[in-house]
Amino acid sequence: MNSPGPENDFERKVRRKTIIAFVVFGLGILFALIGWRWLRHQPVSQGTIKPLRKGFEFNEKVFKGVFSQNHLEPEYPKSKAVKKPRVNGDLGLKKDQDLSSWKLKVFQPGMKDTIFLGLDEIKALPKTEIVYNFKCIEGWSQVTHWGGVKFADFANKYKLGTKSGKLPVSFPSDDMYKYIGLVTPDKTYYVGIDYESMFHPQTLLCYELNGKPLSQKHGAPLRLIIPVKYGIKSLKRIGTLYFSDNRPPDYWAERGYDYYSGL
Ligand SMILES: Nc1nc2c(c(=O)[nH]1)N[C@H]1C(S)=C(S)[C@@H](COP(=O)(O)O)O[C@H]1N2
Ligand SMILES: [Mo]
Repeated sequence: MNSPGPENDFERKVRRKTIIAFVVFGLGILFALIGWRWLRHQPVSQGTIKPLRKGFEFNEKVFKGVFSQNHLEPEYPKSKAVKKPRVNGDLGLKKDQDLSSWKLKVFQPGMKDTIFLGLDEIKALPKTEIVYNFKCIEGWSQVTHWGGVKFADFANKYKLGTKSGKLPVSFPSDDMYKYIGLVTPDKTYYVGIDYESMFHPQTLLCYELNGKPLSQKHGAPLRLIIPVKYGIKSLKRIGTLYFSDNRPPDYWAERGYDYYSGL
Protein backbone atom coordinates (compact mmCIF):
# COMPACT_ATOMS: atom_id res chain seq x y z
CA MET A 1 0.00 0.00 0.00
CA ASN A 2 2.15 2.84 1.25
CA SER A 3 5.01 2.15 -1.02
CA PRO A 4 7.70 4.74 -0.56
CA GLY A 5 8.94 6.53 -3.61
CA PRO A 6 8.46 9.69 -5.66
CA GLU A 7 4.91 8.79 -6.80
CA ASN A 8 3.64 8.52 -3.21
CA ASP A 9 5.39 11.71 -2.19
CA PHE A 10 3.64 13.58 -4.99
CA GLU A 11 0.21 12.21 -4.03
CA ARG A 12 0.74 13.23 -0.43
CA LYS A 13 1.60 16.78 -1.50
CA VAL A 14 -1.49 17.00 -3.67
CA ARG A 15 -3.68 15.69 -0.87
CA ARG A 16 -2.20 18.20 1.57
CA LYS A 17 -2.76 21.11 -0.82
CA THR A 18 -6.34 19.98 -1.45
CA ILE A 19 -7.07 19.85 2.28
CA ILE A 20 -5.54 23.30 2.79
CA ALA A 21 -7.59 24.67 -0.09
CA PHE A 22 -10.81 23.28 1.39
CA VAL A 23 -10.03 24.59 4.86
CA VAL A 24 -9.23 28.07 3.52
CA PHE A 25 -12.40 28.05 1.37
CA GLY A 26 -14.49 26.82 4.32
CA LEU A 27 -13.10 29.48 6.65
CA GLY A 28 -13.82 32.10 3.99
CA ILE A 29 -17.47 31.08 3.84
CA LEU A 30 -17.66 30.92 7.63
CA PHE A 31 -16.30 34.45 8.02
CA ALA A 32 -18.59 35.76 5.29
CA LEU A 33 -21.58 34.26 7.14
CA ILE A 34 -20.44 35.61 10.49
CA GLY A 35 -19.85 39.03 8.91
CA TRP A 36 -23.26 39.02 7.23
CA ARG A 37 -25.02 38.00 10.47
CA TRP A 38 -23.10 40.71 12.34
CA LEU A 39 -24.09 43.33 9.76
CA ARG A 40 -27.74 42.25 9.93
CA HIS A 41 -27.80 42.64 13.69
CA GLN A 42 -26.34 46.14 13.70
CA PRO A 43 -28.58 48.94 15.01
CA VAL A 44 -30.43 50.97 12.41
CA SER A 45 -29.65 54.68 12.18
CA GLN A 46 -31.40 57.12 9.82
CA GLY A 47 -32.89 54.40 7.66
CA THR A 48 -29.87 52.13 7.32
CA ILE A 49 -27.64 50.00 9.54
CA LYS A 50 -24.83 51.80 11.33
CA PRO A 51 -21.78 50.38 9.50
CA LEU A 52 -23.29 51.43 6.13
CA ARG A 53 -24.27 54.80 7.58
CA LYS A 54 -20.63 55.21 8.62
CA GLY A 55 -19.70 54.54 5.00
CA PHE A 56 -22.03 57.34 3.86
CA GLU A 57 -20.57 59.67 6.48
CA PHE A 58 -17.08 58.87 5.29
CA ASN A 59 -18.11 59.56 1.68
CA GLU A 60 -19.62 62.84 2.78
CA LYS A 61 -16.37 63.91 4.46
CA VAL A 62 -14.37 63.04 1.36
CA PHE A 63 -16.77 64.86 -0.97
CA LYS A 64 -17.03 67.92 1.27
CA GLY A 65 -13.25 68.00 1.45
CA VAL A 66 -12.93 68.23 -2.32
CA PHE A 67 -16.09 70.32 -2.85
CA SER A 68 -15.47 73.81 -4.07
CA GLN A 69 -17.62 76.75 -5.09
CA ASN A 70 -15.34 77.05 -8.10
CA HIS A 71 -15.78 73.53 -9.33
CA LEU A 72 -18.46 73.54 -12.02
CA GLU A 73 -20.39 70.64 -13.44
CA PRO A 74 -19.81 70.38 -17.21
CA GLU A 75 -22.25 72.38 -19.36
CA TYR A 76 -23.43 71.63 -22.90
CA PRO A 77 -24.73 73.56 -25.91
CA LYS A 78 -28.54 73.88 -26.00
CA SER A 79 -28.63 71.61 -29.06
CA LYS A 80 -27.50 68.68 -26.87
CA ALA A 81 -30.52 68.97 -24.55
CA VAL A 82 -33.19 66.27 -24.93
CA LYS A 83 -36.42 67.46 -26.56
CA LYS A 84 -38.73 65.39 -24.35
CA PRO A 85 -37.17 65.13 -20.89
CA ARG A 86 -38.44 62.18 -18.92
CA VAL A 87 -40.45 62.68 -15.75
CA ASN A 88 -39.38 60.87 -12.60
CA GLY A 89 -41.02 60.97 -9.20
CA ASP A 90 -44.40 62.53 -8.45
CA LEU A 91 -44.32 62.80 -4.66
CA GLY A 92 -46.12 66.00 -3.76
CA LEU A 93 -47.35 66.36 -7.36
CA LYS A 94 -50.30 63.96 -7.44
CA LYS A 95 -52.81 66.79 -7.96
CA ASP A 96 -52.12 69.79 -10.20
CA GLN A 97 -50.99 72.96 -8.49
CA ASP A 98 -53.20 76.05 -8.89
CA LEU A 99 -50.58 78.40 -10.32
CA SER A 100 -52.53 81.61 -9.68
CA SER A 101 -52.63 81.13 -5.90
CA TRP A 102 -49.10 79.75 -5.49
CA LYS A 103 -46.63 81.65 -3.32
CA LEU A 104 -43.17 80.69 -2.16
CA LYS A 105 -42.98 80.73 1.63
CA VAL A 106 -39.54 81.65 3.02
CA PHE A 107 -38.26 81.87 6.58
CA GLN A 108 -35.14 81.65 8.70
CA PRO A 109 -34.49 81.79 12.45
CA GLY A 110 -34.76 85.22 13.96
CA MET A 111 -36.68 86.63 11.03
CA LYS A 112 -39.54 88.93 12.03
CA ASP A 113 -42.04 87.91 9.36
CA THR A 114 -42.23 84.95 7.04
CA ILE A 115 -41.84 86.11 3.42
CA PHE A 116 -44.31 85.13 0.70
CA LEU A 117 -43.20 85.65 -2.88
CA GLY A 118 -45.03 85.34 -6.17
CA LEU A 119 -43.41 83.92 -9.29
CA ASP A 120 -43.27 87.40 -10.85
CA GLU A 121 -41.05 88.58 -7.99
CA ILE A 122 -38.66 85.68 -8.54
CA LYS A 123 -38.69 86.20 -12.31
CA ALA A 124 -37.77 89.85 -11.74
CA LEU A 125 -34.26 88.72 -10.73
CA PRO A 126 -31.58 88.10 -13.38
CA LYS A 127 -32.26 84.93 -15.37
CA THR A 128 -29.67 82.17 -15.66
CA GLU A 129 -29.83 79.19 -18.00
CA ILE A 130 -27.97 75.93 -17.71
CA VAL A 131 -27.66 72.83 -19.90
CA TYR A 132 -26.16 69.94 -17.95
CA ASN A 133 -26.33 66.20 -17.47
CA PHE A 134 -29.07 65.62 -14.87
CA LYS A 135 -28.26 62.42 -12.94
CA CYS A 136 -30.79 60.30 -11.10
CA ILE A 137 -29.50 58.10 -8.30
CA GLU A 138 -31.34 55.17 -9.98
CA GLY A 139 -28.68 55.16 -12.68
CA TRP A 140 -30.05 57.15 -15.62
CA SER A 141 -29.09 60.62 -16.76
CA GLN A 142 -30.21 63.11 -19.39
CA VAL A 143 -28.84 66.40 -20.71
CA THR A 144 -31.50 69.01 -19.96
CA HIS A 145 -31.87 72.77 -20.41
CA TRP A 146 -33.19 74.75 -17.46
CA GLY A 147 -33.87 78.43 -16.77
CA GLY A 148 -34.35 80.31 -13.53
CA VAL A 149 -32.70 82.42 -10.87
CA LYS A 150 -29.43 81.55 -9.19
CA PHE A 151 -30.20 80.63 -5.60
CA ALA A 152 -27.30 82.84 -4.48
CA ASP A 153 -28.82 85.84 -6.35
CA PHE A 154 -32.18 85.18 -4.73
CA ALA A 155 -30.67 84.88 -1.23
CA ASN A 156 -28.62 88.04 -1.70
CA LYS A 157 -31.61 90.00 -2.92
CA TYR A 158 -33.66 89.08 0.17
CA LYS A 159 -30.66 89.09 2.57
CA LEU A 160 -31.21 85.45 3.41
CA GLY A 161 -28.86 82.77 4.69
CA THR A 162 -26.66 84.80 7.03
CA LYS A 163 -27.09 85.37 10.76
CA SER A 164 -25.75 88.91 10.53
CA GLY A 165 -28.13 89.81 7.71
CA LYS A 166 -25.10 90.85 5.64
CA LEU A 167 -24.37 89.36 2.24
CA PRO A 168 -22.42 86.10 2.34
CA VAL A 169 -18.83 86.89 1.47
CA SER A 170 -16.75 83.74 1.55
CA PHE A 171 -17.08 79.97 1.93
CA PRO A 172 -17.04 78.32 4.36
CA SER A 173 -18.52 80.91 6.70
CA ASP A 174 -19.66 80.76 10.33
CA ASP A 175 -22.14 83.53 9.57
CA MET A 176 -24.28 81.27 7.42
CA TYR A 177 -27.04 78.85 8.34
CA LYS A 178 -25.68 75.39 7.67
CA TYR A 179 -28.69 74.00 5.80
CA ILE A 180 -31.55 74.90 3.52
CA GLY A 181 -34.78 72.89 3.67
CA LEU A 182 -37.26 72.64 0.80
CA VAL A 183 -40.79 71.25 1.03
CA THR A 184 -43.63 70.70 -1.46
CA PRO A 185 -46.88 72.61 -0.74
CA ASP A 186 -48.55 69.39 0.50
CA LYS A 187 -45.43 68.54 2.61
CA THR A 188 -45.16 64.99 1.22
CA TYR A 189 -41.70 65.51 -0.34
CA TYR A 190 -38.93 67.36 1.44
CA VAL A 191 -35.16 67.65 1.16
CA GLY A 192 -32.32 69.17 3.16
CA ILE A 193 -29.19 70.57 1.52
CA ASP A 194 -25.89 71.94 2.87
CA TYR A 195 -25.49 75.68 2.29
CA GLU A 196 -22.27 75.30 0.29
CA SER A 197 -24.14 73.33 -2.38
CA MET A 198 -27.17 75.66 -2.34
CA PHE A 199 -24.95 78.72 -2.86
CA HIS A 200 -23.01 76.99 -5.63
CA PRO A 201 -23.17 79.18 -8.76
CA GLN A 202 -25.01 76.49 -10.80
CA THR A 203 -27.86 76.00 -8.30
CA LEU A 204 -31.12 77.51 -9.59
CA LEU A 205 -34.62 78.25 -8.43
CA CYS A 206 -35.93 77.09 -11.76
CA TYR A 207 -39.13 78.03 -13.62
CA GLU A 208 -38.31 77.00 -17.22
CA LEU A 209 -37.46 73.78 -19.05
CA ASN A 210 -36.41 74.01 -22.72
CA GLY A 211 -37.29 77.71 -22.70
CA LYS A 212 -40.92 77.12 -21.65
CA PRO A 213 -42.63 77.38 -18.25
CA LEU A 214 -42.27 74.17 -16.24
CA SER A 215 -45.06 71.64 -16.73
CA GLN A 216 -46.90 70.40 -13.63
CA LYS A 217 -45.03 67.08 -13.70
CA HIS A 218 -41.64 68.83 -13.94
CA GLY A 219 -42.45 70.93 -10.89
CA ALA A 220 -44.48 74.02 -11.88
CA PRO A 221 -44.29 76.80 -11.03
CA LEU A 222 -40.88 76.65 -9.30
CA ARG A 223 -38.44 73.82 -8.60
CA LEU A 224 -34.87 73.41 -7.53
CA ILE A 225 -32.11 72.54 -10.01
CA ILE A 226 -28.92 71.58 -8.22
CA PRO A 227 -26.35 70.09 -10.64
CA VAL A 228 -23.82 69.23 -7.89
CA LYS A 229 -26.31 66.71 -6.42
CA TYR A 230 -28.19 63.66 -7.60
CA GLY A 231 -31.72 64.29 -8.92
CA ILE A 232 -33.41 63.35 -5.62
CA LYS A 233 -32.38 66.76 -4.23
CA SER A 234 -33.85 68.76 -7.15
CA LEU A 235 -37.21 69.15 -5.45
CA LYS A 236 -40.10 69.89 -7.81
CA ARG A 237 -42.87 72.36 -6.90
CA ILE A 238 -41.32 74.23 -3.98
CA GLY A 239 -43.85 75.38 -1.41
CA THR A 240 -41.58 76.33 1.48
CA LEU A 241 -37.89 77.18 1.64
CA TYR A 242 -36.15 77.71 4.97
CA PHE A 243 -32.72 78.13 6.54
CA SER A 244 -31.52 76.23 9.59
CA ASP A 245 -28.44 75.15 11.51
CA ASN A 246 -29.99 71.71 12.02
CA ARG A 247 -30.31 69.12 9.30
CA PRO A 248 -33.77 69.49 7.79
CA PRO A 249 -35.72 66.25 7.43
CA ASP A 250 -35.06 64.56 4.09
CA TYR A 251 -37.48 62.12 2.47
CA TRP A 252 -34.95 59.77 0.85
CA ALA A 253 -32.38 60.01 3.67
CA GLU A 254 -35.13 58.74 5.99
CA ARG A 255 -35.39 55.75 3.64
CA GLY A 256 -31.71 54.88 3.72
CA TYR A 257 -30.23 57.03 0.94
CA ASP A 258 -27.18 59.18 1.49
CA TYR A 259 -28.20 62.55 2.99
CA TYR A 260 -25.46 64.45 1.16
CA SER A 261 -26.04 62.75 -2.25
CA GLY A 262 -23.31 64.82 -3.87
CA LEU A 263 -21.72 64.04 -7.22
N1 LIG B 1 -41.77 66.99 -5.57
C1 LIG B 1 -40.93 66.04 -6.03
N2 LIG B 1 -39.72 66.40 -6.49
C2 LIG B 1 -38.86 65.45 -6.95
C3 LIG B 1 -39.21 64.09 -6.95
C4 LIG B 1 -40.49 63.73 -6.45
O1 LIG B 1 -40.90 62.55 -6.40
N3 LIG B 1 -41.33 64.74 -6.02
N4 LIG B 1 -38.32 63.14 -7.42
C5 LIG B 1 -36.91 63.53 -7.54
C6 LIG B 1 -36.14 62.63 -8.38
S1 LIG B 1 -35.73 61.13 -7.74
C7 LIG B 1 -35.69 62.99 -9.63
S2 LIG B 1 -34.65 62.00 -10.51
C8 LIG B 1 -36.09 64.27 -10.24
C9 LIG B 1 -36.70 64.07 -11.63
O2 LIG B 1 -37.00 65.29 -12.24
P1 LIG B 1 -37.81 65.34 -13.59
O3 LIG B 1 -39.10 64.59 -13.38
O4 LIG B 1 -38.01 66.77 -13.92
O5 LIG B 1 -36.96 64.63 -14.62
O6 LIG B 1 -37.01 64.98 -9.44
C10 LIG B 1 -36.74 64.95 -8.06
N5 LIG B 1 -37.65 65.87 -7.41
MO1 LIG C 1 -33.98 60.42 -9.03
